[in-house]
Amino acid sequence: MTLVKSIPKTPESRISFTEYQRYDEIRQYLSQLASSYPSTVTVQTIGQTYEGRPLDIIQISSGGDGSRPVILIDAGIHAREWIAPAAALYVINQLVENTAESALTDSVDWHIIPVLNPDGYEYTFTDERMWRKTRSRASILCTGVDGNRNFDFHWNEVGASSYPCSDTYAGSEAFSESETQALRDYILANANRIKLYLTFHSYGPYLLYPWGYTSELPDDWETLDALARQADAAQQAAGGPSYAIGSSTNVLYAAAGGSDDWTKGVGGVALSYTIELPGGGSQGFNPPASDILNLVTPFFEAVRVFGQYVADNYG
Ligand code: 0X9
Ligand code: ZN
Repeated sequence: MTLVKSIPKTPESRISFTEYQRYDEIRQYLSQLASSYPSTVTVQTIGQTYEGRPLDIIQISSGGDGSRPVILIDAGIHAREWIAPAAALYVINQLVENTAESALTDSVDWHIIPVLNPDGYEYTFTDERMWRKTRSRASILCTGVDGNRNFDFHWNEVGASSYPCSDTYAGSEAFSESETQALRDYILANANRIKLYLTFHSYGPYLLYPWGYTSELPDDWETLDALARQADAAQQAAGGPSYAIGSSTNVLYAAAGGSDDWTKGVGGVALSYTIELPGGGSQGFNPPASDILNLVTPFFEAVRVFGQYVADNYG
């Protein structure tokens, strides 16, 4: 009688960081993690895109009956910023598959949406590499809304456009997009547990905190600033670049309707950041696939600092 070949104790990672992944491959990876690690990984669909794709979130928890503090991460609201979903996948990969990183999940749960705008993301593979927006078609003039101008907090007041053909089109109304609605509903449903929110973009390097709608600073800006500086120092020590740190308006430009501002201003998550990963390639948004690991490995050290902070203060 032949025995079935042994099942590896630690399943090998089924994701590559030497290539950018299509949305289907990303979804497959998440579902493989859910079946390989049923006690720690759950994958849920939190909505559908305009074109009908499922919006997946992976929840990573080592236990605690669903009452531990949550770090919420999303990436890829801007379609062309490919390094952002790649970085989210790397975080998922390390938290789930690298047993040496188990301390990061000891007392904190991680909920990660690796691609918040998969319609746009897929479109950048098939049609137009530099597409930024969603793919909704509300106007006869042009397609797509800037998801990061679509949140209902000082919506369309500054740094956004009412013209459907603009790359910063705020939408016909706040939360016109099913993708931003899905994130809003998820945050509201989990508001009591989410202690920190990170949205991954490119390109920077910038570590930004609210507000993006005004040059005024939130009351707790010193906490936000100090934590960002600590995260930056850690990733610099691992060979990463020096991030510019400050409020979105003061460091980058004024732009209202971003997910970071809404999450803090309405969602009640005090610690809310936009992280612009370093750029690369001919247009900044297109670092070669051979650079993915060089970019995301030091970056993980910044994520570790955020995780440690939440563990120390809420865990
Ligand atoms: O403009 C944006 O949405 C972000 N920069 S990007 O180059 N990735 O498009 C910055 C957003 C900062 N946050 C807010 N303005 N609320
Ligand atoms: Zn962006």
